[in-house]
Amino acid sequence: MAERKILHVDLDAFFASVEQLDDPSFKGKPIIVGSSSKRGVVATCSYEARKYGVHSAMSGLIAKKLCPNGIFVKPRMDRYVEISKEVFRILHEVTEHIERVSIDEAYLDVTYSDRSPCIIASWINASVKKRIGITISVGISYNKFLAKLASDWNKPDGIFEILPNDVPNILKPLNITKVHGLGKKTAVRLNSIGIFTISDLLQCDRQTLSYFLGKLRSDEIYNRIRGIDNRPLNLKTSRKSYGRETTFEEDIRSKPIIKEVLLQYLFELAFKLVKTNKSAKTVTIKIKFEDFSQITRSHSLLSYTNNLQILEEAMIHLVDNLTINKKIRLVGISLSNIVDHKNYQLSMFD
Ligand code: TTP
Ligand code: MG
Repeated sequence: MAERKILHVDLDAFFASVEQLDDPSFKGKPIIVGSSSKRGVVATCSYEARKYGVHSAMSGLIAKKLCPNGIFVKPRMDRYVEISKEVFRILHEVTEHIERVSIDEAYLDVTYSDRSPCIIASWINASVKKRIGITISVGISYNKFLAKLASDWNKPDGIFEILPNDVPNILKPLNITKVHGLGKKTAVRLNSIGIFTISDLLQCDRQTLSYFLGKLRSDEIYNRIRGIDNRPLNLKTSRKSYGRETTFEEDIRSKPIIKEVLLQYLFELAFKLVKTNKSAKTVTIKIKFEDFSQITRSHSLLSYTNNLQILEEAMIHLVDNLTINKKIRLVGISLSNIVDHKNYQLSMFD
């Protein structure tokens, strides 16, 4: 099997960065998202506030003491979700092999891309900056553990690659709390027997590790600190839609031609649904005109399906309702609202 090429992306000071984006007077200032009240908690803060020792999950009161000039802002979850979606849209332009970890964090498998992982990382970083206006850090390596470590290396706005030969030197001096999967309590127990760094942990035999971590976890950690992590990407939660699109060279305005192209794509997408044992409920078509204006039209079916004929009827209905008076540059179609076919059948019988 070819060595994998995994990227880990994580937005910088995410909620605080969005606040600085929406209110330019916040730029360069210590922004603390959360409340400074007695029971308030810090969700996150800008890097300007981190210099004072403020961090996520800290009491707002303490944050206020550490950073008296800090500007406290209430979280606006809807807005963060909106920006997160825009970021994931950019990521989906790179690959469909995405594991969404959280609102601001994801793994991408770019093993089979024709661009190098470094080029892709730079492209993601630049695109998020240019199209959205916030910064994202990207880590590159050959497994999830190392890619995540790498994205944290040059934060904020950093790109870092961990190559196989660098692994021992990079890992050894690190604090054991950096080992993904090794909890805080376990770290304290290991500290009590003099284990602080990964270098210390590398001296432990499997039996000792098993005593502290349990059999299952200890095998995983034993490998991880040696740079081995075969965990696959968990694609389930991220596969929100299946889509295809194409750009035209010549002037296309004819609805029959659009239908023909989209039907071809729909055929592929329906096949993909069947192959992955899934069903979809929403059909969306996208049209981009020569002046780069864009429209999308969606139709939600009454129930989930992977039946080509039903999906085709929805697509035809959408195309028939379009008004086309400009040259078309691009047409696309996607299926969303995707569920496991099996689960759906079960719920039907329920
Ligand atoms: P993180 O990625 O952990 O933090 P961050 O993006 O603010 O900072 P950075 O990645 O540059 O270190 O979390 C993403 C968002 O999730 C964060 O902006 C706010 C929210 N969050 C909380 O609400 N509470 C928490 O305890 C943490 C850790 C994050
Ligand atoms: Mg982040």
